[in-house]
Amino acid sequence: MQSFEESDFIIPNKYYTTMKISHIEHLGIAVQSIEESLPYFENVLGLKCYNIEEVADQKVKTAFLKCGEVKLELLEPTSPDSTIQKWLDKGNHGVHHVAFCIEDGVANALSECDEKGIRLIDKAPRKGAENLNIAFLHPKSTVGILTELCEH
Ligand code: CMX
Repeated sequence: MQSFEESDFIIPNKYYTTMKISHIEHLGIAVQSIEESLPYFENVLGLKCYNIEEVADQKVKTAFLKCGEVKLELLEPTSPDSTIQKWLDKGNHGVHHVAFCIEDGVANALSECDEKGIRLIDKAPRKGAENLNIAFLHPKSTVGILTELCEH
């Protein structure tokens, strides 16, 4: 008969997840011009833009559309040295990042990611568009997907 040690039942910390993701909050989509891109989303897909705002510290203008529970965030660079402009200049386009809504706090989620060796872009939550608390994880440690954690 097989015997078990007590330690066999201890879950290693790196596999233990406490953060709770409720849903995808938004998909960030990089565009050169919101004005030129909106007609596709509104007139072809039938989505409605309900908010346009500038996030000065990120050097972007954002336009939000609702698609069920998920939002689309169009990101237009407002300066040549915006991260979005640099990304577009490298020939990239389309989905730039995926934002997950965290139920129990971005700060907790960040420390958990840090403990698991995930490279943090933001060491602490900061204010993003729509007054959300946000923080980014580096795509080099998130299977190539620039990941945003956010909470309302
Ligand atoms: N998705 C996947 N990979 C990406 C990426 C993205 N959106 N942006 C950059 N990368 C990759 C690059 O391809 C590059 O990989 P290689 O080294 O293999 O070529 C690597 O990351 C480094 O990229 P880089 O061009 O040298 O760019 P930087 O290091 O200057 O910046 C990043 C990359 C992710 C740290 C920076 O874009 C950042 O801090 N992003 C978070 C903030 C942000 O995106 N703000 C805009 C949105 C604001 C908002 O939503 O409010």
